[in-house]
Amino acid sequence: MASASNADLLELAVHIAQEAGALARARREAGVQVAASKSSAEDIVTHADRETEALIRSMISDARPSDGFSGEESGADAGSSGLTWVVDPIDGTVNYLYGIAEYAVSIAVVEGEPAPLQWTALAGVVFSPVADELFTATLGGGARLGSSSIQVNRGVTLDKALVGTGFSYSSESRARQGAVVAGLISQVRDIRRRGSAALDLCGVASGRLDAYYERGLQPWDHAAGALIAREAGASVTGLNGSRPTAEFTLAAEPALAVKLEQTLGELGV
Ligand code: LIP
Repeated sequence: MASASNADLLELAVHIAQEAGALARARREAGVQVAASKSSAEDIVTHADRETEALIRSMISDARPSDGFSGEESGADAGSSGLTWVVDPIDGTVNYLYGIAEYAVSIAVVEGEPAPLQWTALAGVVFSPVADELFTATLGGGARLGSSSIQVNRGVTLDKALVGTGFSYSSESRARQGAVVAGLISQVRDIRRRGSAALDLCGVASGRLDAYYERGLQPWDHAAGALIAREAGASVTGLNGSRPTAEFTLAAEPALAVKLEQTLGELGV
């Protein structure tokens, strides 16, 4: 298969994300049923999550049969091209179930080992079907919302920072995460809990949030959003400057990221 430029990969990812977003939205309007629960009773998957991922997977394999795939609902398949598509068909599934508009299709194309500690993200798209907002980025190509370039907020001090975060599907972890937020909330402007890591990372990239952090994210939750935030000028890391993993993910302009991580460390994040 001919090697594709990052722009070509992005163009295909955008087309697939928009098709998938339209399907997810149509299913939402028709009514959504829970298909099963996963890591806990709160961690649900709907029939639409599965159907949307199946559409994405078939469109990718039609267009690029030798690429690998790694999806939240249907698992992974190694390819032979060295590229892997990392997919969350509906990020913000609980919002989706409740009819809250904050959900998105997240698709990233990565090179190398399909694992966050090794991969290089080449192209990423986060599509919010209800808001009809398309966040995109390519490696070294900058980040966009629609056709407009986006940039992180700069020069924000911690006490004036609007900080996004999220909570685990495990009630024990949520109790710990709640305690950290209780200690943080008086030290920042305010906290936002949007319910979609992909949209939170795009919130940092577009200046709708000054910072975002969360423990417990899966690779498909942050694969595309992390590239978009980085290309908008954010540092997106795990603990102590490492790569973002399930252990911890933090995104903000570099100076604020250092200050926030330090404060979260003191709060026992
Ligand atoms: C969600 C994340 C969110 C987190 C939720 C959940 P899902 O992903 O995007 O940041 O707080 O607990 O993990 O399950 O909707 O794909």
